[in-house]
Amino acid sequence: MTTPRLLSERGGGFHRRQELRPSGRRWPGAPRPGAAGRVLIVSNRLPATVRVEDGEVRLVPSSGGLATGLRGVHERLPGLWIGWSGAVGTLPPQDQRAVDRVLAGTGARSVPLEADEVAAFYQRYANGALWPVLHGSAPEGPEPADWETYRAINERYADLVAEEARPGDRVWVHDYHLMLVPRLLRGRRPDVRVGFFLHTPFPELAAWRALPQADALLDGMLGADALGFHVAAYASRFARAVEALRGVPAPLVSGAGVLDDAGRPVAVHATPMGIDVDAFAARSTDPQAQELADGLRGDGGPLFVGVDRLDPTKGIPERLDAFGRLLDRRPDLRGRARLVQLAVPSREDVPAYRALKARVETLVERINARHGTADHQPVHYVYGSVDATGLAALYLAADVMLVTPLCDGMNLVAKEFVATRTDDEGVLVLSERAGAAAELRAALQVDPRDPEALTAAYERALDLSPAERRVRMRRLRQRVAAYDVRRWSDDCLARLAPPPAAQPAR
Ligand code: ADQ
Repeated sequence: MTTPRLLSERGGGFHRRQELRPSGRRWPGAPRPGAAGRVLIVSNRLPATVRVEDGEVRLVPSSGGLATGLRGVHERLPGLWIGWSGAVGTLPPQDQRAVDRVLAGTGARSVPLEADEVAAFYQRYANGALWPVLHGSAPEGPEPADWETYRAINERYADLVAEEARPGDRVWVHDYHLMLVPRLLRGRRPDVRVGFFLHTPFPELAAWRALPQADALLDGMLGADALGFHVAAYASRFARAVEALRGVPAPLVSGAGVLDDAGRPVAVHATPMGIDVDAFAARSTDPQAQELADGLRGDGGPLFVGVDRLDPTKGIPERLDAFGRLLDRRPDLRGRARLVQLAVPSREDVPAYRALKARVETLVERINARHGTADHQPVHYVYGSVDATGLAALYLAADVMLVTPLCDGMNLVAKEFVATRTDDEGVLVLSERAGAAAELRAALQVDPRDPEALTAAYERALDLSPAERRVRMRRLRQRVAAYDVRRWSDDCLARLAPPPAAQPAR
């Protein structure tokens, strides 16, 4: 077995937007190009994590789709990014001043969080309770005290944004950690436009309403002027939840948006997040990435690749299990086929994530014990992350890329893989339960909850003719290139252009 060098090196078109059809009412969030003013991005985490060592402030770039995607917007447009820096607790005053100075230099302002607040707001409520519900699971807990902390931290974010915002600014709030911020901000600063984008799915009504605070969260989101989702299904489920909350008849929510309890229209749009297509395409010709990819490919047996945060929604055990069954079924692949699974450590303080880690490790050991030999290990599992070059190498080396989440808002890994394959090679096996499936129709789509179907999809990926492989990959690349992260952010922000009557004086 070739040991992939990069893996031990560091630790560390949708062509047009889908939307609910306009019904004649003028919805304030309808796109109007040319809006000026600043953009305030608000997210749980800042794009960089702060470390203070011996009085020196270091900024480490945050990974993940949200941070990477929004970084470009932040660099391009005047404004500010407000979020948590990752530093816990109170720093000595001189360190705090140094941190604030460094952050201000990057156009960022941090929201302070204490360790017990991180545990209650981030770990227990947002990730322990809300995240599973948004992905269709029953809520675990949550404790009333954790909800109170969630609410208090949302107030803190809203206070800080209200302090920073200038009349006419556009405020763009992100994700499930901050669902109450739009309403809280509207109360404090009715003179700014507020957008909210949910990066997760929005679940079916029954799953949503099982969360004790469902109505309060919905009301929080409805404080926005425009609410964005990745795909139309999430937007319509959201509209149905509003309908159930308000008890209003369907026609009220079947237009381009919904009404808040004061009858104020809130635009609801489905705008699928894209990636920086040019950056991924450029890396495909990077000699260092190509050399690393050659090393990964090894002796020529088929290489399967998975790249995910280690999260219960990503379907990693199911993916491994199907790979084990493929080897059971196909003796010709034994000693040849390999799966490299890269799992980024994630939410290690949440019990479900620790349990998942143990389960994945056991499965890997079992498959390797059953099918491994002295010189061939079928599964190479890496718990860590790689840099951009290492990621490109993995995408370039993959004969079959496995993106098989059980439920996923979008999934940018699928798009990154496609954008990197400028050679038109490689096959994408994609879960039909990822938001990306709405766009990436030319992938081999599968329901990852069906073990038999998953194994069959792996076999089919190996059996595709070279001509079909190329046609599929070319179509996928065209699709991903047609709607990149820049168009996504432009479209979302255009919905926050001030209505003509309320143009701010400059
Ligand atoms: P995530 O659940 O974090 O995002 P995803 O969209 O796949 O999922 O983005 C993950 C990002 O992390 C990708 O940019 C990927 O390259 C990177 N990454 C993953 N594993 C890595 C590794 N081992 N080393 C280095 N980098 C790695 C949430 C939602 C998604 C939605 C995004 C954006 O859950 O559904 O697509 O937000 O809206």
